[in-house]
Amino acid sequence: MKTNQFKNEVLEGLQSSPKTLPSKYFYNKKGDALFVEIMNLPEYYLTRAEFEIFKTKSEAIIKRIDLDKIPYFELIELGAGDGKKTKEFLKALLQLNLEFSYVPIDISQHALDNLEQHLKTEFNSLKVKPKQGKYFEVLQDIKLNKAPKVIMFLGSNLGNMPDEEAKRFMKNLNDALQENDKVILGLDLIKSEDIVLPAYNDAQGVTKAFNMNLLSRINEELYADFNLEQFDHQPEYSEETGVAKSFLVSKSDQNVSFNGAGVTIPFKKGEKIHTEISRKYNESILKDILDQTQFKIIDQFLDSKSYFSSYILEKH
Ligand code: AVJ
Repeated sequence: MKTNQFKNEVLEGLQSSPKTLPSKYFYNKKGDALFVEIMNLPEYYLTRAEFEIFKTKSEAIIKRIDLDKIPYFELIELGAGDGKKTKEFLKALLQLNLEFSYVPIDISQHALDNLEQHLKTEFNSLKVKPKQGKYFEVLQDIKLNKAPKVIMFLGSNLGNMPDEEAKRFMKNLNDALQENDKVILGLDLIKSEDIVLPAYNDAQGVTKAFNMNLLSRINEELYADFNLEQFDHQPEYSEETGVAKSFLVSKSDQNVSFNGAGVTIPFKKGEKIHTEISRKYNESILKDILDQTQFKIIDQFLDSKSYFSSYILEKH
């Protein structure tokens, strides 16, 4: 990531009203490690629910999209992740002796190298073809071969985008695919506040540390002087809209300066920085997001508590 772009986006966000910071900057080395901790928290149901779907329903998903009836396909995953959920799906595909290549796409070469090594030792017959780069840059290349494609976009990562951005994202994905191609889209579902809020406000304070790490990163990389003691983590969720948001709240009137006071950002006591959106979905919200695409929802697979859905989309 270029420092200049980081700096411009941070200053632009902090000079807006209300203040915002882009959530993509959570994921430095420390942030990646904290997110792994989050996925193991008792309150963070998302990862377990989605894992359960792949653990128990991979074969049903494969048969539902007729993967056992085509001679060859590419399974393309947006984001390499730790591969735990995907491994369950890969295992089921290999057990059925299907011919396919697994193509994880990620911005981080490091994440791809790790994943490839893991998968090669676990499944020696698996064809892994990692591609490094931004999703849509890589999809431009992939578009050139006409093999049938299945895209996996898991973890409710779409939920980090405001709806207008999610619409553009799904439109770009639509344009990179051919008729009959499929998408397995993992989305967290709208449910009551007593389940959603703790997932973003865990008892051990890992999510707080994850949110605050953004300020540490800004201090380290942009020479700012955020006093971490003077900010608090605050999640919000509305079951009506299905939108969860995370904020950092200033505990006092204070100034934060960058580059030894080259720029100063004033904060009022109680003033909030919006750092993240984690949207929850239902079918009508998803349909609206797919409105400008040729994707049809052909099925969905749920965990036993119906917390999470693996939506199956087909391009018509
Ligand atoms: C990886 C974007 C799905 O929004 O639930 C977890 C990130 N943020 N706890 C989410 C996250 C705070 C996560 N996603």
